[in-house]
Amino acid sequence: MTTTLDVLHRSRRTVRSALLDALGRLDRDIRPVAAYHFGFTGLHGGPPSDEGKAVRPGLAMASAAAAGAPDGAGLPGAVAVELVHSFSLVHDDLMDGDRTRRHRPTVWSVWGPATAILVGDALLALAQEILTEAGTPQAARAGTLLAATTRQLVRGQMLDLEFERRDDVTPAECLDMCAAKTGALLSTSAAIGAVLSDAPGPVVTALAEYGAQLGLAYQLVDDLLGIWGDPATTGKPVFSDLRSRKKSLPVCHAVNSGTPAGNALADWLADARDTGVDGLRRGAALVAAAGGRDWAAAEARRRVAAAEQALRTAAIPAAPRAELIDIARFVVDREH
Ligand code: GRG
Repeated sequence: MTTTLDVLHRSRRTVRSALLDALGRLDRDIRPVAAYHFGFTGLHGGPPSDEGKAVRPGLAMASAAAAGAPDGAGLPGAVAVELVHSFSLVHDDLMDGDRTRRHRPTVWSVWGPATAILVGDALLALAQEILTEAGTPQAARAGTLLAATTRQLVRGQMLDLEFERRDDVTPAECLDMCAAKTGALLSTSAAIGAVLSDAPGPVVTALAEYGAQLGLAYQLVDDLLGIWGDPATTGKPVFSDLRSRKKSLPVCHAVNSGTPAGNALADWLADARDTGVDGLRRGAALVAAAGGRDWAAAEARRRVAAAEQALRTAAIPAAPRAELIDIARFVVDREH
């Protein structure tokens, strides 16, 4: 299922053809797998399907507009951030053993782990190629920013995997992991159009902070959907994050709440055998009873307010500012 938010639809149309051109550079054996991951084709060249929400390219395009630049200025950034996002999804699905994404079989589950690793690597390399080939100082700055962001993604992923094995993860550690895993790329997406447009420092800083706050809101909502989302809409199995004992933000908050339900949740999480639907329902009820669900929903709204506040700290024209605010509100209201 795809979004109906106007600004994302418009940028998706522009970015889609640039992405297709970019994928055209991939080698013969890699290209069809990448096109499948993007939803541009179905399995074995079948019809296209869900292409994802395209939030990151939408942010990159709005970022160039926020710097007063034309669409073309943000386009390489928009393509590059979606390529990096896709690299992370292809590799993440392999690491987590997830067989479904966007209601379709994942790359590794169709073509195997080696192909998933290579396709992800090719997408990451392509992102740098597209971003830096203009050869301008702005393109070089954007390339460095995206490379540093990728390192943050990797750091966040390492922590996420480590936390699955630990039972003493603090809320601060969990927030740091989410800032790296999700916040870093959203922050860069929101800033990269402005960087490519040679915008003044305060505008880039305001956009990066907007994106970082939005990223935390994004992850908070993602974590809520990972427990209480409708599988028919999210494309993930019911209670998927509880099944894997993920230390998501609502879970981490609940376990550290000092409430009887929080303590019972800690015991429940330690009991790896309880993965039937009734057990998972009990785990979800404990997260809610310990305040994790309400806290995460309220914290997502606070982060969106902080994102909007960041936009007020720099001179950003009214129209792109309104689009960025629309994207932020879409993030907290989304159902997938
Ligand atoms: C470096 C391998 C590696 C991973 C980095 C980004 C990441 C960590 C893993 C991807 C899985 C995940 C749940 C990440 C959190 C960020 C997030 C909410 C991703 C899903 O993004 P959406 O909802 O996806 O924008 P669509 O399908 O709309 O593109």
